Order: sequence, then C-alpha cells, then structure tokens
Amino acid sequence: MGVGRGSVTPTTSPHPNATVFDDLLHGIPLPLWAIYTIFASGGLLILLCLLCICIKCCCKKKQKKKKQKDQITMKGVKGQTTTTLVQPDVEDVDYGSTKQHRGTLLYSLEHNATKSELSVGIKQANSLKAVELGKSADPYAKVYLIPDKSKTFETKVFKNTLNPTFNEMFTFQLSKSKLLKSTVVIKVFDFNRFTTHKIIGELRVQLCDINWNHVREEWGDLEEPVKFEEVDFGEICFSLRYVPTTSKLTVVILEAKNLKSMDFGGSSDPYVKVQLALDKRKWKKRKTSVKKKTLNPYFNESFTFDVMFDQIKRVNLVISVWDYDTMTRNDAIGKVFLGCDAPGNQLKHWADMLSNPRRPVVQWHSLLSAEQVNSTLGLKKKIPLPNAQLFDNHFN
Ligand SMILES: *[C@@H]1O[C@H](CO)[C@@H](O)[C@H](O)[C@H]1NC(C)=O
Ligand SMILES: *[C@@H]1O[C@H](CO)[C@@H](O)[C@H](O)[C@H]1NC(C)=O
Ligand SMILES: *[C@@H]1O[C@H](CO)[C@@H](O)[C@H](O)[C@H]1NC(C)=O
Ligand SMILES: [Ca+2]
Repeated sequence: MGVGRGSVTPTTSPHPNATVFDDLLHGIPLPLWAIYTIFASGGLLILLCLLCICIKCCCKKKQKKKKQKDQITMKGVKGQTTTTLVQPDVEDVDYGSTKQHRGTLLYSLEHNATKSELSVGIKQANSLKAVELGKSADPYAKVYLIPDKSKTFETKVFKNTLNPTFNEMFTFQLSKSKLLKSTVVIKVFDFNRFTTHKIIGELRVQLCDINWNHVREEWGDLEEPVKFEEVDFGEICFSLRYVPTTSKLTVVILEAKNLKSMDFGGSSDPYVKVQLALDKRKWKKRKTSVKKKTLNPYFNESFTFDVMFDQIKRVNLVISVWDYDTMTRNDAIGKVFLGCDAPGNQLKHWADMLSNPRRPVVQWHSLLSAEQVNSTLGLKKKIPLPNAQLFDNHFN
C-alpha cells in the first residue's frame, strides 16, 4: 500500500465515476492528498454556509412570531382584539394570556355553629399589583357576604406597600343553613384621597365547599373583579377641618356619586345629614339642601360645630345621605361614621384631620347601609341637658 493513495482511496471510491475522476485527478500537478483536502474543505465550507442560511431563516421566523405575540398582548390590554381573532399555537398560550397577576391573599374562615358566627380573617397580601401610577399602593381590604350584603367591613389602610400585613378579624352572624348558601367576597383596593379607590383584585370563596371542622387558612389568588356587583349605596366626598385653638370643627359636604336610586324612574332626591355624637349620645345635627332627581349631587355646603379639644376624641361624626320624599317618610340611602373608633378609611380621614390642624382634609368614602352603621355605632338617645334653651343658643 502506498502512503498517499492507499490510505485515502477507500473512503472516496464509492463515487460511481471513480475511474474518470481518477484520470482527471492524475492530470493535475498536485499530490493526491492535497487535492482531496481541497475538495473536503470546499464541501465543509458549503455545508457551513448552508447551515448559516438555515439558522438565519429560522431566527427571522421566530422574530416575526415574537413581534406578532407582542402585538397580540398589547392589543389585548387595550381590549381591542377579541380572542377569536387570535389563535395562539400551543407554545404561545402562556405568553399571550391576558390574565394579569394581581397578588395573593392569606385569609382564614371559621364557623361557630353554637354562636352562629362566621369569622373571616384577613391576614396579609403578597405582591399586590400597583394599579395607580407608580410602583406601590396604599392597600386596604373590604369583606362582605353575598347574597346578603347588609354588612361590609374594612381593614385599616396601609401606606405605600404591595405586601401589607392586615391581621384583622371580622365576624358575621350567620346560621349554618345560610352559611351553605353564602359566598365570602374579599376585595383589595388602593386608597386614594381624591378619587374613587381603584380595585386591585378580589377573592370569592363559596362557603358550601368548606369543611367546617377545622379553621381554614390558606392563600388565594386575587382575581379580576366581577363587574356587575360594584357600588351598593354610593360614595360621598367631604372635607374635615379642625382648629383646636378656636374649637371649631368644619365639615364641607362636597359631592356624592352613584347613589342608590330610591324613587320610581331610577332616581333620588338626595340631601346629607351631618350629625355629631359625644360619648355615643346624639349631640348636634345639621343638613344640606335637597338636590332634586339626581344620583350625583353637588353640594359644596359647609357646617361648623363647636367641639372642645378635650371632646374631639370622644366625638363621632355621622354623615348620612337621605332621599327626600314629599308623600312618604324619607329613606336613608347610606351612611358612614368617623371618629377615633371608626373602621378603615373613615378612621384614616379622622386621624388625618387631627394630625393636620387648621387644614381642610378631603376624602371620598363608600357609603354603608344605615342598619350596619346604626348597629356598629350603637348611639344612645340625645344628651339630656338641664337647659335646652342654653343648648340651642350655645351650639347652633
Ligand atoms: C363556639 O362558641 C362557644 C361560646 O363562646 C364556645 O364555648 C365554643 O367553644 C365555640 N366553638 C368552637 C368550635 O370554637
Ligand atoms: C364652594 O363654596 C365655597 C365657599 O362657599 C366657594 O368659595 C367655592 O367657590 C365653591 N366651589 C365651587 C366649585 O363652587
Ligand atoms: C338608624 O338610626 C336612626 C336613629 O338612631 C333611625 O332613625 C333609623 O331608622 C335607623 N335606621 C335603620 C335603617 O335602622
Ligand atoms: Ca324621593
């Protein structure tokens, strides 16, 4: 066997025109191994080129796909595409999903059958979504039951966090039979002094599915809120101002919106009562004018009360919206109360007023049912005064 030829031929001879090829090769004034090497490198080069082209093509395809996906999600966010127009392939499903992460909530549920009491614990939330501009939120949670929505509770407001620790417990009176037909609704909102509070997400737990032998405590995902069940009694905006040196408490009733309609024809004739209680006894009372046939009245009416500095901590301010009726008794549309023992948002407004003396502090409030506020507040009869005349002169 020759050194050059013998060792190379076996690997290249499968060529059908081997003899012609061999003759050709012999005509070239180069050693055989060099020619084979040249051909081999040429082949390798071509292969490499082909590979490059292939990869490039694939990349372009992928980029195109990605672009398409970006467009889909952006359109989805704006709500301009219907899902029927978009048929994602299997690998796209996760990417193109419009389901947004709103955060998780740790809650607990417990029912005491002897006392007919349902306790709902709102423990903490994690990785809440920032729904307003900026990267944070001022979250608080609201909890109520459906179908009986007569009672709504609120946690305190937490400033500037997406991971609040609420640790609050709320109790509903509920028999076992009603329990099985009820659903707990927990909503997490982002507090905002000047507008309606944006909802971050909500959690619904059907109570028929639960084993009541144990306390249930678990994390749940906050979901997109159910639209049709929003605002119950309406919202009201007012400002509070306390000047300790002059002992003046000023309440400006600004406006209300989305009030519940109380009259035929889907409207109401709202007016607002501003009431003060001292040590849970009815004390002073004023009211705004009546706005005819509207669910979004604008008042801008101011009321000033004398409240001594040593009394301000024992005072409750009750704001109630009523529907004026000519023929029948006026009905309460909704109520809120403020004071040092008030819940959530209402306590916040009161505390902000006290910590900013002389400055008016404006805030929106969701109205609650009159029954709930009556029973939580538990006001007693009017303060008996030895001299009614003196009372009138002094305070009105
Ligand atoms: C229910 O409440 C009653 C009265 O307070 C108490 O004695 C009982 O232990 C409670 N039951 C449960 C399961 O917690
Ligand atoms: C609200 O009332 C105040 C005092 O009466 C007045 O100065 C102000 O201009 C009113 N605001 C509006 C928007 O009407
Ligand atoms: C709430 O209490 C007020 C006065 O205490 C009473 O006039 C009103 O009827 C009560 N409203 C309801 C719905 O219980
Ligand atoms: Ca009316």
